[in-house]
Amino acid sequence: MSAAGAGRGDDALIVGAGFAGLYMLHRLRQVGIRARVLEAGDGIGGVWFWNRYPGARCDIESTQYSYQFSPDLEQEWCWSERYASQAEILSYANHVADRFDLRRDIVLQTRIAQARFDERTQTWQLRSQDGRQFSARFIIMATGCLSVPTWPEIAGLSSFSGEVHHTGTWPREGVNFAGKRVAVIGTGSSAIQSIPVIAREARHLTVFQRTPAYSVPARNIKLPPSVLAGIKAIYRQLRARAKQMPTGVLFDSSTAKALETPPALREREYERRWRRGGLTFLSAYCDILTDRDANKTASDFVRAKIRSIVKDAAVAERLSPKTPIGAKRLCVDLGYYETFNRENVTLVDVSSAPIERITATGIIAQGTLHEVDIIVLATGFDAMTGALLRIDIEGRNGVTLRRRWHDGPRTYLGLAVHEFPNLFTITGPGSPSVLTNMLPSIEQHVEWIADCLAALRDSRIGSIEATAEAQNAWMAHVAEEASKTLRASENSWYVGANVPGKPRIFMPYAGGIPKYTQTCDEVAARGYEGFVLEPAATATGFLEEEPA
Ligand code: N01
Repeated sequence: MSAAGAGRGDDALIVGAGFAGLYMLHRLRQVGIRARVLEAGDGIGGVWFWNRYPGARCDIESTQYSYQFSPDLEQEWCWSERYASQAEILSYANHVADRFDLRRDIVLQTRIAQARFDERTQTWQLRSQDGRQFSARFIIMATGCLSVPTWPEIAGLSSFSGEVHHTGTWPREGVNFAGKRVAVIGTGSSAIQSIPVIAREARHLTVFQRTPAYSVPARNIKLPPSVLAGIKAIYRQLRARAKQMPTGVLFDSSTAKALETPPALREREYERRWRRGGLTFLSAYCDILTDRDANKTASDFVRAKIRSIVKDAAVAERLSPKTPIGAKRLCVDLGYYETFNRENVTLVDVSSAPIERITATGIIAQGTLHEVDIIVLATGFDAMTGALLRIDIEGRNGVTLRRRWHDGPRTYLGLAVHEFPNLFTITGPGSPSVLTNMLPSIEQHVEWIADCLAALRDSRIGSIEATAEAQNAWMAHVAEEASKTLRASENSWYVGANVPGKPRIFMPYAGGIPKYTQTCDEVAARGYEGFVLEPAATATGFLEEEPA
């Protein structure tokens, strides 16, 4: 057995070294629980390690998309732009790993393939793809919500003789587009960020669009030192206020209703937000995501913007979404619509007839062969459940997670699963996660889990398992909250519509961070209500014995 495998006693194993796994390790150390992180990649950073495509950056402002657990870290780190690039976020993750001395407990190049709960020892037994074994009483899945790329099922893809790259697994050395004919398949966030950059480098870019997406300008800027200093001076207050927002982002959120606002005033407000840039556009009115007529006022505004930017009226029409704005994740761009005014960019609409096939030299759509040298798949992810289900997870009595989630994910609080004791998910399905700023959502989960494990240790509890009743009640509540938002009725990765055969269920919790956090805190305060706790069988109770 390799030195990186068994051979030390871990109380907990954390799968994934993205922002969730890094902070989980730090927090467990703080409460005196021995843990290690097992990471598939040869570096840390999770999605920010893998998504190196041109133009990749966060669409939440850098000063908000960052850890808040350490006021010192918050003061030391200087974000250079309003929206941080992938490279800057990755260097921040690496800085955090060094600053908190995390690397000595991170095992890289370790893709976990199997996790099995051993009833006899009440431990989880993990096996990596290359056969190494790990064992601990608890496992914490920090595997990410958007970390399993989906490759489209297009005939002939493997016969293409040029380069094919997925935005979610971009080569570390980059891709040289100079002088090349490039195809981008997909028009979601990843495509919308990469298309303007690729278009500037490539000889020709052909974009294959199945469904147009709404995008608002980012208005990214270099952060002036005075602005950053102003934020840092009141960082704690800003963070506290952000936690009161359903999304965990300190947006300029209005409580006014779009339909109760005079049209001229409403247009001015949309224009103000369009000029300001960013996702705050959707916070102009409180009914945009719940009322179709209200939503139409916002989507009409953006469609008019598209018509005003894109010079070719037919192209503008093809780029204009017909669905409610925000039902799919709103995109934020740096010159996306403007890119279609370039001579070297072609938009191919594959909404009525899918791409027919890919040949050695290009892509056939509507009977026309588009010859290209490089294909970029910006085709998205098997969201929320993909990373958990690709591991063969077996709980009590040989029950597998794949079997239990055959009709869609079922969790208690998005944190735990009935029949899978001592397993926790960070930002799992049924938690606010992807509808929010991921960083504060991750921190809330990590802190809850660490407090829970410390409490179990202190009271010599060996196992914790969500009850079926608590899980059923939580899933009913998740569905009830989902029914209030337009997001649940449209096709998107939120409901699994982008993966053929995936059961349709609105996976995240739409009730917002404050309500969710309060529920989690109450569950803990009531002695982990909705969980069954069982005393530890061994004398030491919680900690694994060091192997002889
Ligand atoms: O993926 P997507 P993404 N033929 O699923 C199309 C986060 N993110 O990687 O809509 C043709 O949104 C598909 O078409 P359709 C963010 O949360 C964040 O862009 O299914 N087209 C769609 O246009 C985001 O929402 C940042 O009809 C095909 C596209 O591919 C999430 O990640 C940056 C096809 C996939 O869009 C996912 O974004 C980037 C086919 N066979 C991403 N198959 C930040 O800024 C699929 N498509 C933080």
